[in-house]
Amino acid sequence: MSTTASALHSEHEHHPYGWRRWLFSTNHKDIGTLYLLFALTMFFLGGLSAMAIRAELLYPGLQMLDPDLYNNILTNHALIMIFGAVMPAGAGIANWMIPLMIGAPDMALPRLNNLSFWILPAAAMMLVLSFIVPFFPGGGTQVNTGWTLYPPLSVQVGMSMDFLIFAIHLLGISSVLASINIIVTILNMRAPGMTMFKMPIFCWAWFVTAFLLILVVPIIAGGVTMLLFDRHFGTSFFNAAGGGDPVLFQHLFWFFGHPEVYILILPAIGALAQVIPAFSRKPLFGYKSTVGSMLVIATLGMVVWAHHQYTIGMSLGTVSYFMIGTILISIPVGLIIFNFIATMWRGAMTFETPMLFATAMVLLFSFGGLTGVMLAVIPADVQYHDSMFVVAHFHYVLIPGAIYGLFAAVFYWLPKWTGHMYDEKLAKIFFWVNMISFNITFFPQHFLGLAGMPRRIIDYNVIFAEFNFLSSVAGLIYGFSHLLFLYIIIKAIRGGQQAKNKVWEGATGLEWELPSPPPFHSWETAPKIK
Ligand code: CU1
Repeated sequence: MSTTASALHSEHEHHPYGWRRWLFSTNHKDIGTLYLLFALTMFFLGGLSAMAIRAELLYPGLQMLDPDLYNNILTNHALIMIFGAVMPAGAGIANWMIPLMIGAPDMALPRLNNLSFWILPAAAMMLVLSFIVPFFPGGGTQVNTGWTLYPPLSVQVGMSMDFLIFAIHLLGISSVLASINIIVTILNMRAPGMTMFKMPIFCWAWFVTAFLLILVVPIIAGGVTMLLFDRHFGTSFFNAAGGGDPVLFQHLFWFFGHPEVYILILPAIGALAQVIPAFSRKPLFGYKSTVGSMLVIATLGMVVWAHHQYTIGMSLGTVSYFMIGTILISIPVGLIIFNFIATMWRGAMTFETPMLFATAMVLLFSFGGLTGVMLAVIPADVQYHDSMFVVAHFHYVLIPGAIYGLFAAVFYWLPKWTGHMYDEKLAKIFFWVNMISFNITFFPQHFLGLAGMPRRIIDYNVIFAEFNFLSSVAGLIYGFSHLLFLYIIIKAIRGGQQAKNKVWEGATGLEWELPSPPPFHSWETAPKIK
């Protein structure tokens, strides 16, 4: 090969353009963007399924769906939102920000980074296949189990369950690879002088999250593999007739499922630990206690899984242990909330959109935490179990706790990512419409649950009609409000006022967390890394 040809070759290898730039990307910013765009797409898919659910529940009786399709949509709503929207969005922000925050040129394992992203579209295709396969001749029954996939029902479901199991395997591989990358990057790629306890909290949050993922993803992978074996290879792990026990699956599932909640929330808490100080013009109150609390949350979170299974008939001693462990978690969570409020205390606060979402997260996530303590109490939970109260609780935890944190992060860093300011006025309108309609959607569901309305059922007694109508109307407004979010994002990508190096006026902002010079705001002006 001539020198010119080899120079050209290496030039193409390092700076692929067009679609190759994205497919072959090893650049943390490009891969971060891919993650974020993927998450946005899945967020709308998951949102569409949520709106189908609320539209069906607008009135008692059956409107447009049949029970199996309703439960299929419900299952996919959960899986798409958890694995397709929230986790990849967090990973996208991690990819963009962690190298910048610790002063690294890129992630430690850039090619692995490429692989962990590109597994996701394949997994998403598997999920979509599992949804549509039953509608073809010979496609079998629909996945009507809910995201928990409990046997024996999940053993009886048709081949769409197999697609789902493989989707979970792929999603798990992607998560573990991304986690390895994050841990290695943080441990090995910090700039000189950037000690672990000088890192921005966002990096700590992802460091803890990555360990959680590596610890729990193999458990769910093992669980669904055993399910696959029960389905096709004659084993009886979960079949009582063959000497197995369906409750074993519940343990395997929730050993993953409970820490998963923290996997969704910790990155959002990390983002808040950047946003709140910036808009309070004060350093974070209690850096070390915030880091310590995250470690305690992760550790305790690993050992309280059976609070989802109070009704399976455990001994009083066992359920008491799980109850006390669960309630103990409210201490480190409360400490983090305290630190956030103490950061705001006597700060020169302003309320741009990121801060609005951050404040809403502090308030509403705390409320979701309170109903969590209610649910942790054994005699109470036996009453609320599988009711709409649980649905209300975890939507208060996950929408403010995860998605509002992500919104705060997106609006905070959008000027850096796109090089343009977003439309602040529209963003504030988006916040208020979104936040108010969210509350009207989910607050009445507490009352529905306390009055005895079960979850995961297409029809309901007419006595629940008013609150369901209210919840559905607000839910549809809530769903549609995200079109405004999409518009704001597209508008910021396409143009608008140039972002300054110091984006947030008077805020310590991005520079104070960056040991390296401020990053360049657009690809055109960025120096090419050789
Ligand atoms: Cu849990």
